[in-house]
Amino acid sequence: SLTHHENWQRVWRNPTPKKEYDVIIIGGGGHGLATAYYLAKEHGITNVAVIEKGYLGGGNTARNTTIVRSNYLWDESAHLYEHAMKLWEGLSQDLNYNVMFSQRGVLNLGHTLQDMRDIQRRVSANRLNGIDGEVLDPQQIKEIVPHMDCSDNTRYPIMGASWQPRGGVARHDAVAWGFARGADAYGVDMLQETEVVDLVIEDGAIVGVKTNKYGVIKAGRVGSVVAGNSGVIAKMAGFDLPIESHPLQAMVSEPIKPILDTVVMSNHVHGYVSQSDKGDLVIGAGIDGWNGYGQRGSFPTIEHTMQAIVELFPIFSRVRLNRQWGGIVDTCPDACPIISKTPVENLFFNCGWGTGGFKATPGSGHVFAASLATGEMHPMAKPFSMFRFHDGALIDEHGAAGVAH
Ligand code: FAD
Ligand code: PYC
Repeated sequence: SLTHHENWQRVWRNPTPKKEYDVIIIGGGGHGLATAYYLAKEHGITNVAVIEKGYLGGGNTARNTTIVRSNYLWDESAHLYEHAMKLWEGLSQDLNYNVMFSQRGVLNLGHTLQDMRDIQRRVSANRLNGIDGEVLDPQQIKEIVPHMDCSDNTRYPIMGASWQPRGGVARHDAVAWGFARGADAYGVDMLQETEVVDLVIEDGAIVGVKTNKYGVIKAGRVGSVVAGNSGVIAKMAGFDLPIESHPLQAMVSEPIKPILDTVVMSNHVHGYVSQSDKGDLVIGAGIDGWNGYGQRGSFPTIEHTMQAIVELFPIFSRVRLNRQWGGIVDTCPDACPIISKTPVENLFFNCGWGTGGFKATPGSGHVFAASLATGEMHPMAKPFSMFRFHDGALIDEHGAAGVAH
């Protein structure tokens, strides 16, 4: 089917690396690419390389269920995710590339009294932070999602929901491609199929990275943005991170006619679903309980996920699943990211986004770029230092995480 589509123009170059860069970003996922883009655009730093062991955006960026929202509980995270939301709202225009950001609203369902208390608390906190949010009752939910079973005849009847109208979905690949294309236009080098296999550290400061393909490439500063592989890079640097890498899987159905024009998430029966523009139901649920680096998931998780979705939407019971896959999520003990300096001078880490970093992509790149450019953490990044696990200033967002873990 690709006959007659042979001479497509390259959207970014495939450059020969320089010997030295001002900044090297390890990891060409959405966050790494966004960081490179904002380094160039906002700070004029264009002598930058993004080193990616596979293909750009092929990690969790390509594997997630694309849910975007900013309804987090605590001020620190609410500000960060809302910063991202505001960037999402202008991103297609900024990149001149359609990332298909669709603000179709996100429902987080409550099925117990405690769920509803948590929802009420979170929505109130959101509104105090200027973030849109409402608490809906089952009748209001039914008006938004008529096909969902909002009756009392279920195992865990729906008692209400939080509703963030500005939440929604975006086209994940387009986000990676748009940032890559934008960064390339500023002269950033993207080195694909190139793995960082070691770090070059002298007198406590990083001075370069060792790659499997080009040997050592020198750098003034290095940002590690490798999601599930963060522990591996940290080990090269000689310190530990409190991160666990788990498989998280997602699946899509065969395409069906438009039936669901919003995003539904339930932590209690534990599943989430939206419908892509192509018509597939995009579905996910929990992490696999064990640690691992295999980009696939286990069968019990698929079964559990489908139970939850069919419980919410009995009408989907005979829709066939088309594909299933997994990513490796980097979960932190307080369900919040690490955006931080490290014990190694000029080495910065951006990781720990776990099950929920897609929504943060532009915001994460924006604040990380500012931190790499100046050498000082951006004010919004400061609370997310890795050293919070020493001083105890944790920001517990387990309640707002879309995936229980
Ligand atoms: P990645 O996209 O994983 O990029 C990291 C890159 O680093 C990879 O491309 C990898 O190849 C590269 N790399 C690793 N090691 C090296 C090395 N040594 N040298 C060179 N390159 C290296 N978040 C949401 O907000 N909403 C959702 O609906 C959502 N659903 C999800 C569903 C699933 C199934 C999964 C797996 C995740 C989901 N997430 C969701 C989380 C989200 O996908 C991630 O938090 C986010 O995409 C992380 O982006 P990233 O750029 O940091 O990581
Ligand atoms: O963080 O909103 C989220 C999410 C949804 C699915 C996976 N993560």
